[in-house]
Amino acid sequence: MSVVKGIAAPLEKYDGSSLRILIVHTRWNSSVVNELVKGTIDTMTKEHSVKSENITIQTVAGAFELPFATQRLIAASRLQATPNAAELFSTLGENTGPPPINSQTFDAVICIGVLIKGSTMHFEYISEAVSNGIMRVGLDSGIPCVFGVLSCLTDEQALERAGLGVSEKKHNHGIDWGHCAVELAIKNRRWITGEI
Ligand code: RBF
Repeated sequence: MSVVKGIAAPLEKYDGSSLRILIVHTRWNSSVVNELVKGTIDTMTKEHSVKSENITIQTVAGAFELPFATQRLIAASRLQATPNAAELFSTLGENTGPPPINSQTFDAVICIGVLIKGSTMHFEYISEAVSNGIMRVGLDSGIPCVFGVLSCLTDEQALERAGLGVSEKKHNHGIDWGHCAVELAIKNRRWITGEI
């Protein structure tokens, strides 16, 4: 029987050898998160030739911090890369739509975390805020931000989706996020230059 759920194979093989990738991940639920980070990195380096020295990793405490940290790290990378004062202004245009893409900044960001439902409303509030926040950072910055946050109802679900545990269905979703980041980074570069 054909697969119903999940991602279909990409239509081409993407060369990630020139990409600069930022991974921001949580230390909350770290045993699962670390496995997802590993799956993401392995996929990018082994299947798309992304250079490990071009992958920068930053950590935050929990998922709620992911959007803020990502936004500030993108801003910092732009300031570091800005060669002159005129461009400094153009990169600060937060109320005027996405700033121009600075060729020195990241080509994609992958935000990784694991939310596991507890007995209070925290799960609902955090998961909604984080998904909206990561989407907003991507749209505001013009840099692809991959949503690598699992929202699990149980520990077992979290383990299964990190490729751990005993279930036959186990699958490390970091693999999909690695493919996704490379594809969108390459496509975004093409779109910037008008090549569709
Ligand atoms: N952060 C996570 O990344 N995953 C969680 O499952 C998670 N559960 C939390 C449950 C409660 C009750 C609280 C108070 C925080 C939780 N956090 C979790 C941390 C949250 O994302 C954030 O780091 C803190 O609230 C500090 O801003």
